[in-house]
Amino acid sequence: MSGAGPSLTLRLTPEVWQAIEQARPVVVLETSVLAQGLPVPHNRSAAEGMAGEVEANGATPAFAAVVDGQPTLGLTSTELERFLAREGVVKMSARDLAWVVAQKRTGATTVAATLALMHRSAPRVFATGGIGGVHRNAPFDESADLIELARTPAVVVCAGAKSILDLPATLERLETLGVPVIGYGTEEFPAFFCRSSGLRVPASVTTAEQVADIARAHWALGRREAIVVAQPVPEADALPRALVDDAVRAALHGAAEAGITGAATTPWLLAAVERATNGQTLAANLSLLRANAGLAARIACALA
Ligand code: PSU
Ligand code: MN
Repeated sequence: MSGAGPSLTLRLTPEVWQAIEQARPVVVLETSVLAQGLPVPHNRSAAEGMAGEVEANGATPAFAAVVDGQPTLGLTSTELERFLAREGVVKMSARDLAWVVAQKRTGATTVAATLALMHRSAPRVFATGGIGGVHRNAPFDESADLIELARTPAVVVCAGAKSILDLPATLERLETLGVPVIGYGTEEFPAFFCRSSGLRVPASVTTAEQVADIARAHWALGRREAIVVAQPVPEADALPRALVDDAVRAALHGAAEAGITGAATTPWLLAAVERATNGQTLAANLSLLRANAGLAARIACALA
């Protein structure tokens, strides 16, 4: 294509570079949950908790981001501080990568943008809290997470889709897009803050090796989609469904009244649900992020 320069490569931190060189397991982590999803100072516990769980389970953590226009896998501690302080950090979906890079801005990756960066690097395992999906009530708001899941060969470990979403519609879209959904230790699609949704998943496993077997079979079949591994929030931090349902209903009402739209919707709703539950969703969110990071590391080890 005329005018196109050489393709952009990711900058890797020395730790991540060495792990990839030596074919050791790496787990990619998103940064939007730190810079937009969780409040200060809890975003620091999330960052430390996730990275710590990855290491404790034998893998190297690699935060995905764009730093001053440079797409990166792995952040130095100074860089991580900028994401925790949140100032001037753009929330990037896949489509935002280009302008953030070209304008030398700093951006945090959603699931969609993290997957887009994973296209350009070797690691195949990614841990997050909850994937985006089809929003409730909105005339049309569907997270780009679904589209990138449909075209990125990666294992994505999550606690289901966020409770603020339309879960049946989200599962239907994942089916249409050919994305395998595997319950980890459950036969149901977990509902983020809650362990159960009443919605069944097609396949259920109990070990990281079983996930690795499915991933290898999927890619050996020439499939290009991600595999969603959905693990329920740890029992001790799970919230009752009625509490979350009421809080989500109130949050959706508030968002409509305040005229919240577009990329602001998800962070706004998550903050409103947190207020409505007196912070109980925060403890659940931190707990499931750590648990997902640990499981992702075990899967990365099984695949390595
Ligand atoms: N889970 C959280 N907090 C978050 C997100 C997920 O607990 O902030 C982010 C993820 O990065 C996810 C994004 O990819 O929200 C989805 O946003 P949207 O609906 O605008 O696509
Ligand atoms: Mn949206």
